[in-house]
Amino acid sequence: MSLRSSAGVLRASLALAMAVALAAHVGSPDVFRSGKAGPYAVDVVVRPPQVVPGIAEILVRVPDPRVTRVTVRPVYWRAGTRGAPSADDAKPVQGASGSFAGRLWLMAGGSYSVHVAVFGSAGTGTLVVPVGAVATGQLQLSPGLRWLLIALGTLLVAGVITAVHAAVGESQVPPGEPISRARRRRARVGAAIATPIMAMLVFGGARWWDAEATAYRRTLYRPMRTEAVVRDSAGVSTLMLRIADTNWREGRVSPLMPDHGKISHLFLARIDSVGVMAHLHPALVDFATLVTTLPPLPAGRYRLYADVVHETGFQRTLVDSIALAAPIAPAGVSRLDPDDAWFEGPIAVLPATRGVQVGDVAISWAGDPRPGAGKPGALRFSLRSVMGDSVRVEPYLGMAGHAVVIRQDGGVYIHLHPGGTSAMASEIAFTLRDRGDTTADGRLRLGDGTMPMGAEQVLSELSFPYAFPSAGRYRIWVQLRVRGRVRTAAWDVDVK
Ligand SMILES: [Cu+2]
Repeated sequence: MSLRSSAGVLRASLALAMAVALAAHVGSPDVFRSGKAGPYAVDVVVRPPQVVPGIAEILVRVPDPRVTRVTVRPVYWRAGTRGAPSADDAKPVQGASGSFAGRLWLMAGGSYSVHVAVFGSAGTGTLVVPVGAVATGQLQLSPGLRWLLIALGTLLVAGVITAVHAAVGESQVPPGEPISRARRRRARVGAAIATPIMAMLVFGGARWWDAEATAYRRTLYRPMRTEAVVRDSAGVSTLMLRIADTNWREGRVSPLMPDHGKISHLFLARIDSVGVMAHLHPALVDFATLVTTLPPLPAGRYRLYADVVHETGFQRTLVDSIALAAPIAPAGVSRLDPDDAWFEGPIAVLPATRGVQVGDVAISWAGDPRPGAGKPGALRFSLRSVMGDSVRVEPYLGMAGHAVVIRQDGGVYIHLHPGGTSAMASEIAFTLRDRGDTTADGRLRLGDGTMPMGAEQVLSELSFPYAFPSAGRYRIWVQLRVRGRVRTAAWDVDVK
């Protein structure tokens, strides 16, 4: 065991803190998925491990009384179902009917899908839940264990030297006889030789341990290095997000595939308390550069989050920030993607203000206005038309609604849909993969017709399964399309 210097420990814990703050889907590693497994409505929460290999916890809620058994099975992207371990039973949770808990060994870093199979009198169904296994942390020794190991190690080293001393010294002399001077000297020489050998072993062990720890830290998930530049020409502002990371540039990540017809879903949110947000869809102009025209946004500093999906089903968020000079000319509007939307307006502050009027649609915060961190549940919003009845919601990017959650310090960012945290493209990739549809190199291309674009629904509520990962002040943006227009509402909430 290495006796780490305090600087080393500090460095390691800094690396840990950073990694946790910047993990995939920034700072919010749990996976939420609500959907159907055959005839059964299922809510799944997966808590990926902080270290890989490691154990993910999975909680499955199926309130249907016809359900008799639930199994869970992790499928690694590269291995497919044929190379996956067999399914394990999720155990019924005592005192919570309809809840089943299980554990999943995730052996390698990368893209997984968890197959949740539900059995019951109405038949059998499976829900595929994409999970990205990334090492986000390094487990630290507790101080008690550290000192115990140091004490045991010292005892062991001292014991070995004493044993050598005895072996060449008094143990060679029959009991009762005096120990000669020469033998005493030989014992001392033996111990003197054993001491540097032990020191070298301890030193070598420490070097080996540090090398292993360094190798592991290299596998820790970090966001890709990016460079964001804004250019103005002829009254049109263009944002270029270049992925400068060596891993990306040298082709060590799999290519991107579109999610709902867009290669990236990019969010800009003003950093100060002003309510400005844009949801844009840049184009990939070369393998590492995303480009989009900017809508007329006010000057200021913005956080930038760009969601992308790899062909392996791995979801990634690129993180950056940009400063916009005052104010961007509206000339670029005609060049925007028809699905681009931006918002500038008041933010409702909870718990005082729940309801927001967006044109002819009233959207209200329907969940706990004083939510707590860590409790799996849902962000719920009620919808009312001017007549006081339900609202005809058109699909926006294939979904009934989108929610974006950002903690004020930028350390948490997540993009949610009524189905949960996973990108549709990611799930479809896994389903196709299991049909044997991918080519030998694991590459997959989703055609335009592959993705369901959703249908109009009459809704009185929108619900997004989620749990806030930590306490703090959050801003929650909700978007839905009604009568051809994207409606945006926003709330600020303190999470305890
Ligand atoms: Cu969305």
